[in-house]
Amino acid sequence: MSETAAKKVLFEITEDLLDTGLRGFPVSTVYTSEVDPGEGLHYVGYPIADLADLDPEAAIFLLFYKKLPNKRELARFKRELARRAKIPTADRRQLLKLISNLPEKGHPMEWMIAGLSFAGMLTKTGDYREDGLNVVARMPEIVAAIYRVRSGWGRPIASKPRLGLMENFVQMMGVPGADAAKLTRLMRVFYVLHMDHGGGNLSTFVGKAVASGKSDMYASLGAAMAGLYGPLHGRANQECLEFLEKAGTNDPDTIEQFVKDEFAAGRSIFGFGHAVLRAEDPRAGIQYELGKELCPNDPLYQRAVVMRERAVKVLKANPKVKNPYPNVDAVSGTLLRACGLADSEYYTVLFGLARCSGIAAQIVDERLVHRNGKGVAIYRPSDIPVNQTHRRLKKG
Ligand code: AMX
Repeated sequence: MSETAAKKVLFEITEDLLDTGLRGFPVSTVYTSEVDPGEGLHYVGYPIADLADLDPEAAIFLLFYKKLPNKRELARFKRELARRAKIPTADRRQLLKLISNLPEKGHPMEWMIAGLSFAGMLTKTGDYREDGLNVVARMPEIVAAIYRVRSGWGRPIASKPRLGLMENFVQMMGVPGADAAKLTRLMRVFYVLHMDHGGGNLSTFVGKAVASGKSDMYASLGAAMAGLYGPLHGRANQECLEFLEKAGTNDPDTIEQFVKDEFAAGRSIFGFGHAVLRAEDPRAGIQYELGKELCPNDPLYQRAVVMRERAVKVLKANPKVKNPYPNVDAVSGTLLRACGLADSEYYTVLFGLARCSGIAAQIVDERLVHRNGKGVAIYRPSDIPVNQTHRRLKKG
């Protein structure tokens, strides 16, 4: 970069931007994805609607290598992920034992953070790319084990990675009473939709910040998942389903009144609004459509459809809300429940399972690609001291 280009002013910070959670501050460059305020999410330039039905492995390839794989590359990459999914036997045994001993009252996300930490202690190589791809390949087994053990469904089921990432995940979950074909269809789309969302969202930002101090991939992803755990971020999909249940009816006018009352009471209208988007999230639209295919008669899905119309109406009437439209979480929980995953406490773990791949790809870029391979420097934004006039302790 020329010296003139390096000194080009990119943006201005005004006082009113302080303490707004870094909104509008471009903190990094990113190669994997973009959130366009009007058009929504793109992965490496492709709109998410074009990618929703791809093999999840193809989307992972895209985020890691910045191009869609051809048939041969995809087949080779699937074989590579299947090979990476195999955790060495002794480590696997110990990992599952550790997971089996976690406290039942811990949230599934707390289990996931612990699972990542255990997996790191047992299997990390210290190479960001190796560890990143290994985590992507192994997370389905870790998450399936968390689900089975914590839900009391029985012992973890052996992994068959050659089935494919989400096919194997559904097989390892062994969800009692679920239609495996429907759940697989849903999980394949759910995974692709949730993989990445630009570089500035809380969990991704945190993961990359931690990695910038040269913490390893597993620790960085663990920190990222702690960010995702928050109810305003990843846990919104759990809260959203509970919010729909709380509405208690499918009658449009009663739902509208319910939303008005919740908003007036200062509570969140879950599944609506966004920090960057200024239109309906295309990922919401894709899932409303998928619901028509998978569970059109499910009463909770139908309630989510009514909410789509009435919550927007109520939020639009409140000018402080910058985006009154559905976000990715508005309907995802109803689809998961209709396909057999009834317990909303686990939904953020499913989000995290997918999001680890995007964050891992971004960490690989920041550590190994940016600044001609030197990597992004350790994160150190500045701050402005307030009410801290310099003074001294009086002696004597
Ligand atoms: N319900 C209630 N209040 C809302 C709201 C909503 N859905 N969306 C925005 N607001 C409020 C904000 O709290 C803020 O109020 P304040 O000025 O009194 O603090 C005001 O409207 C302006 O907010 P904004 O600039 O439009 O949004 P934001 O960037 O501050 O917040 C978000 C974005 C997502 C946290 C917010 O829309 C929200 O709380 N939505 C409900 C929770 C949710 O669905 N989260 C999922 C987001 C997607 C994800 O990360 N998984």
